[in-house]
Amino acid sequence: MNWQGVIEQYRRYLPVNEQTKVVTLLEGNTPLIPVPRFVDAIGGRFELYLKLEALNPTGSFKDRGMTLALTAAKTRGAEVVVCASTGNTSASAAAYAARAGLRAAVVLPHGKIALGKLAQALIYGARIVPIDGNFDDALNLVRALGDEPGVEIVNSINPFRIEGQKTAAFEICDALGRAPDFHFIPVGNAGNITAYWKGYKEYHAAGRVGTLPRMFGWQAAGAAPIVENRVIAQPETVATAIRIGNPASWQAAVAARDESGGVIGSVTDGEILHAYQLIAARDGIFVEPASAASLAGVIKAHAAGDLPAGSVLTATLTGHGLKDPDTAISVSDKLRPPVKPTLSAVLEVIRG
Ligand code: AN7
Repeated sequence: MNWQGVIEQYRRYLPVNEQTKVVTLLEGNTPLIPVPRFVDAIGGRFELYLKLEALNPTGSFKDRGMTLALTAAKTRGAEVVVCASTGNTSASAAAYAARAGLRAAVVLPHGKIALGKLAQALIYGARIVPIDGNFDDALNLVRALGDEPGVEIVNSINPFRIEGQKTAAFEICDALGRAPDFHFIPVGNAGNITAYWKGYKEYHAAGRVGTLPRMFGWQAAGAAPIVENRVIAQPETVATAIRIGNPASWQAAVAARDESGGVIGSVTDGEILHAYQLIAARDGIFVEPASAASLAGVIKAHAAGDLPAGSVLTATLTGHGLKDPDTAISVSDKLRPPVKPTLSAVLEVIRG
């Protein structure tokens, strides 16, 4: 049967019933792609598979949770959904609200949203509220908005979001026929690492896989509250998606780390941008900087000798590179000035 979205595919593991009218854009079913050239480039002797969440309908993993969150909001008779966002949540909420026939309002840190994400929220018709503050300030405001009548919060403090996002772990196990030994994932507000760990545990409990992965989460060094075990008042990183100083799912992420025998570490902006360019150049995969934190983490864990030969690794690539064209252009060689439209002039540039 054709793919019908994550709710239909994993209905028995999700909080829905026969009467539920599902709001979906047919999210999920994303590729799990091996990247041997990347592994060779870093001298690894493990298998690495990347979960390409960029190939969801709005270009990020957020759609998995948003199908559940908007389905629930619609069922409850909400009129408007609200979220704080570093960009992807707002894009996804706006799209799924449109699909549900509800209004969306998104509270965003002014000047810190990648261009493509802003374009998405606008075109899907969300009411955009830029604030002179960061994501953490925005989330505090949204928490207060949740008390207003007819308003539903669709940040990952909404448990339906986590329920939907756990389906990515199911898909990985289904594709591999087993659980990975290690799962690498970026950590911002810490909802996704929480969701994956829940998904892996539920599949294990259901007898679908015999083992559990060690969860290896990665924060940006300038926005690493869990690593430093303190709230970061002014988080800064090129990976604007994970520019978060006080994650909502902090304790659940720590539990995922500790229960799985894993790690939550940090990677510098330089390490993130190196991995960002390497995965594009070696394997033809364009992700946004926050997603490259997963891969920077693979490089770092490998350098530390933490990844035994023959291990099976998965890493979540959370969002599409096209969302942030400014960063791609700024890290690349400068565009050349135009040349005369002659064969010799063109050949000179190609060979030069
Ligand atoms: C590409 O959109 O928080 O640890 O408001 O967009 O579950 O927060 C985005 C987060 C990783 C971190 N990669 O996931 C938002 C937002 C990308 C992201 C994360 C985000 P969480």
